Amino acid sequence: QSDRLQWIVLNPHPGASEREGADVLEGLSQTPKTLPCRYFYDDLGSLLFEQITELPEYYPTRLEQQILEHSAAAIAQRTGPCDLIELGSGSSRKTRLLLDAYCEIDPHPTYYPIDVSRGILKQTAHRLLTQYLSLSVVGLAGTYRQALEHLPAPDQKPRLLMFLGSTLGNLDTQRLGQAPSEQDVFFQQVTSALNPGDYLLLGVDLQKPVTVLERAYNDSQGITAQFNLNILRHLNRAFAGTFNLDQFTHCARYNPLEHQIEMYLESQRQQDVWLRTLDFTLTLQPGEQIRTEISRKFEVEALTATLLRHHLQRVNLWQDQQGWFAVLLFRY
Ligand code: AVJ
Repeated sequence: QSDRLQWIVLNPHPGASEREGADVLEGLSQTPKTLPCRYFYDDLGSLLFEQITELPEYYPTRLEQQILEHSAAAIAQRTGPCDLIELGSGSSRKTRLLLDAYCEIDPHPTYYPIDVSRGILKQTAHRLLTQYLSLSVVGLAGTYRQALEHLPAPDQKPRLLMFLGSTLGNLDTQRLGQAPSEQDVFFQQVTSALNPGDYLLLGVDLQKPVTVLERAYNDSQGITAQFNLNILRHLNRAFAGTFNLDQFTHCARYNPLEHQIEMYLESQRQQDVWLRTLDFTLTLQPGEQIRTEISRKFEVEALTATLLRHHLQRVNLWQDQQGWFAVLLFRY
């Protein structure tokens, strides 16, 4: 196995977590206060997210899986053999459908999973190697930005960059003055990492009735609430923080003007929280909400136009029957 496995750790230097904390401080000094949603995904957070994907109310993972069951072979046929790169690979469960399809058309495919959670990355890589005997795996531990800046040099094959699960929806499209939006910065990073002829495969959640959306983020077993609260546990560990999880409650609601689910943690009382290694004290009022995530719900033609502005041309589109979720293939 070991000759088929390679690791690239993109964040090895000591002190890195201090610099990383800059985004936490920036978010907490905004009004309303926000936190970067990648802090959900420590090892426990990745596990809780896996549980979310199994919830009856959380439809996106199942629909994307269904769509990929129907489309994976067509995607592989369309692109031919590719280097398979995945942003936010997690358990790579849906990716297996694509790996199956690419193993059919390519005797030696290579899969590059990228994740901030090193635990799940390792576990996933080892599992894949035992199940796919012709596959090589190069795991990249780090953020999307770090990974996109350090993609391995292209070989003869084009790349297929996979960004599934509607994680695109976590990126803000709001601009602050002249500054480009998070989503624009992301697409700029993507296109500067790609070469002409490379592909982007995007899975996105679409607009639908509010009741369906709100149920998906307020599940009856309270797993989403645990997932949301776990961001505080992660911050406590990363920055020697004093968040008391019992003093916060989970809220998720749809913002129809922005077409997005917004998740918050609501402070149950007036409290001070100390993040020691960031040398920062956070003061919260009773009922004050910290926004921990946005999850935008897309409209296919508007999204296609956005990507075209970044020189990504839509090659193909697959949807479920209700039009609740879409998988789109773009060529750069
Ligand atoms: C993995 C970011 C797409 O926004 O639906 C699930 C994360 N948050 N339940 C989403 C999430 C709450 C999920 N993404």
